[in-house]
Amino acid sequence: MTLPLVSPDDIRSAFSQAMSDMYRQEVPQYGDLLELVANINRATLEADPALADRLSAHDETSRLDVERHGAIRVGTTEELSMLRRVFALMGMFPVSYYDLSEAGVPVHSTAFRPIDENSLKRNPFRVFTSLLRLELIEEDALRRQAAAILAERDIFTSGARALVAIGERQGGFDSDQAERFVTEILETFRWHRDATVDHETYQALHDAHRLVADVVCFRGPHINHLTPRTLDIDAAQAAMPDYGITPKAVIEGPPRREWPILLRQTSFKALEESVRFADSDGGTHTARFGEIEQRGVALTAKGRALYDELLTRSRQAPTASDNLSHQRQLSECFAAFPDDLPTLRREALAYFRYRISENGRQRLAGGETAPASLDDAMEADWIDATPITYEDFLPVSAAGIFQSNLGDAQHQAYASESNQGAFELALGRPVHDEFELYSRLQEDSLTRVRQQLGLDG
Ligand code: OOG
Ligand code: NI
Repeated sequence: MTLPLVSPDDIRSAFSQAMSDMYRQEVPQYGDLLELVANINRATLEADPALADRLSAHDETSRLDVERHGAIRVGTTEELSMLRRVFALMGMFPVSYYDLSEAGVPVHSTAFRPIDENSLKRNPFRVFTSLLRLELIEEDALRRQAAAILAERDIFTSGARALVAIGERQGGFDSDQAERFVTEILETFRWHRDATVDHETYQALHDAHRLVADVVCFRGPHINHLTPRTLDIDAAQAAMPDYGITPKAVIEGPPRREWPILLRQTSFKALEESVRFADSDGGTHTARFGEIEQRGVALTAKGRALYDELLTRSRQAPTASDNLSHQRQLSECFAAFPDDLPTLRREALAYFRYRISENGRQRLAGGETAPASLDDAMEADWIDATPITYEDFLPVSAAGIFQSNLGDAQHQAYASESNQGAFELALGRPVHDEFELYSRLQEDSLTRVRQQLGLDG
């Protein structure tokens, strides 16, 4: 007899919780960050009952407490494609391609995350996953040495590999297997203070790029940060020093707005941690840090183009070194971005989820017929439109987060082409297009409303 299979959503939730518990043990400051974010979120909801109502109407309050993203960096195509299989068993799929080489970071990336509405509601845990681009190491001998070191390691336990094969064959896990799967996979992301290379090799790889040393010199792709979601990142940034945390100078992404768009992020600097090299030399390595994010509405391709244009314009002026001046500069540039829901919707700058309004429900129950067109039904308050939350990442912001953790060494942009084709080949499948996913969520909600109101398109 076969046992019932556990939902991938449950496995993702269990894994995200296990990862959080482990990281809290490893990096106690992450625990302080969680406490800070929980306090800020509570205060924000108390001070803004309309926001609290909106979130609970969409079941977003419950996901808020468990919501976080993590990041890892791997070295080989085999590691990346195996991760794709692992994450698929947790209901996480690769969305978007990010090229960081333009920003002087020798990686390209995707984010594994749930993609359908109910899974996102349940637990939107995401992992920003980068693949080292060895071809960007200039020196031949060093590049070959790095490849040889990576070829030696297996970042997965044999138990993990066996379970992935079983999970794929069965189409999922029973509860005992699911529990073992979470335990085995957690091992891949654990911190190892023992480097696999001697001090000299570490230094040579570090000199090529600090990130190269981070990816190549350890047994696995230690989780390098976990990021809780706050409802007020300006308050969180301001409160960090009270919790003994020093934030990076400025918040990445768009400025504060009435209706938050996309994603805003801030982080604290990576810790200097002691490590032991293979020749038993001691030293330090700097990789792991903490981050906070605030998520706003997902933008359409048109809205995103406007965002990119305004961000580029704002970056032409020198970045202010303190957050308040930086935010002021940004806000001036972003005055050109509409900041009210009707305009964002009418101009198709952002994605919305449509539902019958309370008013519409009552009128329908009272036997009234809805206006024949969707626009008229909107106008007559039969339908509510609420912003769809952005679930992805921003390449310029991600580069800023990487950079703030690379110490003072500045790197020029790599002259290479972005290479989504090579990335997808390594991954073993194409990445999902984020715009298609948001657009589908919007369309599905419209289809439901049309059916409920008896409208015909
Ligand atoms: C990933 C940095 C990107 C974000 O939130 O944009 C990132 C890394 O440092 O590996 O996590
Ligand atoms: Ni991050």
